[in-house]
Amino acid sequence: MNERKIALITGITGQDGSYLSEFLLDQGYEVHGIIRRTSTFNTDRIDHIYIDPHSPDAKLFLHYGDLTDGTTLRRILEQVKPREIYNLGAQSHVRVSFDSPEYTVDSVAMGALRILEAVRDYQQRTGIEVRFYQAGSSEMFGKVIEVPQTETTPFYPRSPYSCAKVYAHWQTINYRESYDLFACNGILFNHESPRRGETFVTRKITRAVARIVEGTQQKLYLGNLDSKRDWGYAKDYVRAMWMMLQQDQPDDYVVATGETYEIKEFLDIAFGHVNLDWHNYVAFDPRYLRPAEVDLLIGDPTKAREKLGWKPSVTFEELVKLMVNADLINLNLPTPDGSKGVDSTLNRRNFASIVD
Ligand code: NAP
Ligand code: F7E
Repeated sequence: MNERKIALITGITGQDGSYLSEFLLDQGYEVHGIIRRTSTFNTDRIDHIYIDPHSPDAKLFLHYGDLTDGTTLRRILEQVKPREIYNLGAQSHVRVSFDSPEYTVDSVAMGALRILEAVRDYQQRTGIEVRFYQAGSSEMFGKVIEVPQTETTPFYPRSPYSCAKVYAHWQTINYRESYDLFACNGILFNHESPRRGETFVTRKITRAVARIVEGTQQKLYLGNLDSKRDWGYAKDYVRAMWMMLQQDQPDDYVVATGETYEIKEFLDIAFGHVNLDWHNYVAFDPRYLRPAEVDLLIGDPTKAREKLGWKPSVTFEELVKLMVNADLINLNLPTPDGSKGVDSTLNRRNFASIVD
């Protein structure tokens, strides 16, 4: 496979989509991404790798579409003729999924089904193999039945988002078994970075730390501080996605660090990095509580390590500090350890007609 290395990514404008695009371009792929039409620019995370598509050097191409629009997904598939599809698009915020359950399920569950159907027809008609990656989540384990969680731990989803991810997970397996698709589920535990969406708890904290240092924010309002998460670095996790699609056989993999920390421990390191005590700044706001919470997640990445040769490269403490540093740099503030930062590519808009 891969004589023509062409990949199609849904959710290319998201945290993972941006890192995966960089990774695939480095591997020599032609990368195509589906972006949503929005009234303001939504391409900040990929502006730095985009060049004018009229250039002979262009390797990254964008197409308007939406996971709720099956006709367009099919049209893009026919036009791009990818060998690999990474389905990363989603309404990915767990708390928001309680407010907008129908839309969340449409984009997450039905979106995956729409692509699988399109791939099934395309592959049957052309005989060309299209490898498919489904962005599954540790949220599927929800109210955990087993510690740590592995590929065989039963799911117990606790939100509209995670119920939809369980549906997409099983449809991916169903299409693999029914139609012989090379379809893989990654069961990825939380992964973060300086490109993490601003309303997820880690980035909300690191942005607040930088703004408190700057003097433009006084308080940080959070919800439940007792939950525990297995947090890794997003750049490591997109590598695992690609590795799954390079195997001889399709399979499902847990991708995690194998360590778990409380949000309070994230706060300790983030505020401690700039010599502040978070107890003086953090306040409780019940609006950030969820109707049902996931208390503890910790993954067992043994299978990914042994079969894919994957392992994380960044420790929890390094992750927290690199995120705080990047948010300080975004505000033109010095970093406590003199670091110049990583992934501080945001806000460098490339005006080479990224959208038309
Ligand atoms: P993210 O930053 O929220 O990005 C989501 C992407 O999906 C964005 O590009 C977004 O476009 C796009 N999108 C949203 N609704 C869409 C729709 N209806 N049609 C097409 N595209 C749509 O998420 P992420 O952190 O990169 O995560 C990538 C995937 O992995 C998601 O499926 C997420 O659920 C899953 N996941 C994430 C984690 C994690 O810890 N990050 C862990 C496990 C699984 P806009 O930019 O226009 O909003
Ligand atoms: O919440 C608590 C919150 O929104 C983590 C998504 O990428 O990872 C992510 O889902 C914890 C929860 O991530 C606030 O109650 C407290 O216990 O950062 P989060 P998440 O829900 O774990 C999984 C693997 C995905 O698949 C998802 O797509 O932090 N928390 N106070 C808060 N959370 C938020 N967002 N905001 C708060 O103020």
